[in-house]
Amino acid sequence: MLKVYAVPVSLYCAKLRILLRHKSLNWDELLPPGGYGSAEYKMLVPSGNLPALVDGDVQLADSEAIAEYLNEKFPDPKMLPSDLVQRAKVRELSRFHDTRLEPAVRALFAHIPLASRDNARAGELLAVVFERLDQLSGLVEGRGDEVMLCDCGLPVTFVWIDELAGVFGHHAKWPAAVAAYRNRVEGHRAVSAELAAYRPRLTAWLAGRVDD
Ligand SMILES: N[C@@H](CCC(=O)N[C@@H](CS)C(=O)NCC(=O)O)C(=O)O
Repeated sequence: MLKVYAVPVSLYCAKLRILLRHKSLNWDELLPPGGYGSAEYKMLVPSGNLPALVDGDVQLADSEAIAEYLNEKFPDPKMLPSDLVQRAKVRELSRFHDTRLEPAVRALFAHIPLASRDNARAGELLAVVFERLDQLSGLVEGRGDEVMLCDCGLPVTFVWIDELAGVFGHHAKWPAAVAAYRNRVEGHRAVSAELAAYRPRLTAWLAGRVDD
């Protein structure tokens, strides 16, 4: 059985669960012993981050490395196109999520607790997130209807954007192409099932963090 180190509210762990669900794989989900970043966990996963996968003798961290590995090991349903250019486009979108959109969202985390919040700065950081969504418009136009590797992280980050915009008293600005893409991707069983479990967990976690 695949073993996954994860915490319930982690964005990248939810990203991995969408892939696991889409491929109808079974997995055991464990909290990192000692917490992520702990010396105890680093004995098992040197980078200390989440999610991490253990498959027999194979141990891997980084959601995208894990996704590529599982997609090769369990090729049905395939989550990378056969066409060279389309495959590159799926990877481009995954990289955009992991290196451009999600880090812009993460920059807001420090402003969640009221005690450390700077509303003006949070507004500026939200504007960067909305700029990233505008950039995303050009990347998701023409995306097909099948769930590919790039379609696992984005729907989770969209939930974060809605929730965080609410925390800071704003409404997220969804460009039409991104809203249409989001609607399509949320129509898939693996995505909707994960988000149904994930969204209330995130809402509760954020409510607890505001007063930290
Ligand atoms: N690019 C990484 C990002 C993973 C990541 O940032 N994970 C967070 C939890 S959502 C984490 O482990 N943070 C603690 C750390 O990086 O030490 C991936 O795709 O797995």
